[in-house]
Amino acid sequence: MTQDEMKRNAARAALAFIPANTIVGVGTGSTVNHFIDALGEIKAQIAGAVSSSEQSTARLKALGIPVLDLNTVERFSVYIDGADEINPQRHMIKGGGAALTREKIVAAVAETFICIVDNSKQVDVLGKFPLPVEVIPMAAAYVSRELAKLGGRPVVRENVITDNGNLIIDVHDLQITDPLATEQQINGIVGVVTNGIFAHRCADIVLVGTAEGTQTLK
Ligand code: ABF
Repeated sequence: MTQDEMKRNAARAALAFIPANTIVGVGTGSTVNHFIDALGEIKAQIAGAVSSSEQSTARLKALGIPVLDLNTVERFSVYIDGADEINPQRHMIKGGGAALTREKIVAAVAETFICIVDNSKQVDVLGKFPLPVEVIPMAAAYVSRELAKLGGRPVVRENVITDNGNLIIDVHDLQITDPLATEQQINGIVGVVTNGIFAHRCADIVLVGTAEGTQTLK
């Protein structure tokens, strides 16, 4: 089975966690694209979606799924999103698709975060995947110097502007042994909008696509 088939199986397994007539939070990425396609098949049974990126919004709308403004939604039941890395504590690195800030906002409003991944995303310690950090453009050099003090190698992602008009710095060579502390520490640097560690708001349920089938981890 290919990685993409494993992603698709994990994405389709998420349908079982969607209550009838609910608003569904939708993340970003190739795994989520499979989920959006599956959601299109049951669109008559949901009340609409809130989206974490312009890319997912366009895909949802193309399938005829109404996309609601998050400011009009007080709470919703499930948020479905992928990850770049996930550890056994269900802490994640996200943001490879540059949508981390909106993803973190939508996740904060959801009751349950369901992470859909193939098994290549599972790690013991986060940090092999370069950590994305969204920054206000005028702060990029300052934030890079501060990130280097943490032991990482910051590289501004070329030709990328986020949906919020900001830059992404990818921090290479960080061993994130205390994700809760590192998430807070990096968010404390002036000029950082948010960073891609999702530890304070980790996944509640993980659906992992493997060659032997999709595993559910809680
Ligand atoms: C989003 O998509 C991101 O937070 C993460 O960077 C990425 C995962 O991508 P894919 O599903 O394409 O592997 O969820």
